[in-house]
Amino acid sequence: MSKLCKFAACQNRSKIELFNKLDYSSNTKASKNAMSLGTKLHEIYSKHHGSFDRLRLRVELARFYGMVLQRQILIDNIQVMLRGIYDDLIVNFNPLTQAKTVSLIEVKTTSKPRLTRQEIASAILQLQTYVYMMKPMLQSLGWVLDDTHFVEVYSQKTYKLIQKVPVAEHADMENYIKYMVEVFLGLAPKQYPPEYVCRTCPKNVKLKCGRYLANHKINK
Ligand code: SF4
Ligand SMILES: [Mn+2]
Repeated sequence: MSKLCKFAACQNRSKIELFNKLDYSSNTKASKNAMSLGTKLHEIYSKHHGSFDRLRLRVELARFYGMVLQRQILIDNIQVMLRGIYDDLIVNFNPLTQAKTVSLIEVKTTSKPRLTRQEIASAILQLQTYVYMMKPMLQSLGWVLDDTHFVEVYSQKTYKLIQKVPVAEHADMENYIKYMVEVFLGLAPKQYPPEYVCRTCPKNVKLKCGRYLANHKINK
C-alpha cells in the first residue's frame, strides 16, 4: 500500500516500485538501521495506545478479515486488489451522544525534523485508501467511522510525536483509484513532480526512471 500511495509524491516512482523487483541490498547501513528502527517504533506505538475498545476491534478485524486486509474492486472490467496492514485505530467516545466512532491512524517515523510535503501527501493518500478499504469491514462489524483520521509522525531520535495531520475521507476514492490504474496502464498521461523531489528518490528507482536517466549521467 505504501508503494501505491507514493503516487501522491511521484506517479513514476510508485509505478517503478510496484512493478519491479528492486534490489535494496545497496541500501546503506544507516538506511537499514533507520528502517528497522521505524518498524520498532511502530510496535512501541501500538503498545502505548491500548484501550479496551481498540484492542477488541483490532482482534475482531483480524479474526474476520485476517491480518493482511484486502478488498477487491472492479474498475472498468479491471480487477484491482487493495492489500495492506493498517497501522492503528482509535475508538472515540462522545459522552453527550454515547456514540463510539473509529478513526484510523497512519504512523510514519522519520530521522528528519519533519516529513516533506510529498511524504505527507503520500501518507494522507495511504490513510484515505485504508479508510476506503476498511469502511465496509468496519460497518459489517457494527462500527461507525469518524469524520477525522490522523497521520502521526514520530521522531526516530526522540520517539516523540512531531506532526499530527487530521485527514478526512477521500471524496471520490473509486475514481481516484481508477485514475491511478489508468496512469499505470499508460491510458492517462503520467505527471512528474518538480525535479527537487528526485533528490530523495532512492538510487535503484532513479536507475529505472526514464526522465531521471534522460536528465542525468549516473555512475552505476
Ligand atoms: S527520479 Fe524523480 S521522477 Fe524519477 S521516479 Fe524518482 S522522484 Fe520520480
Ligand atoms: Mn505506517
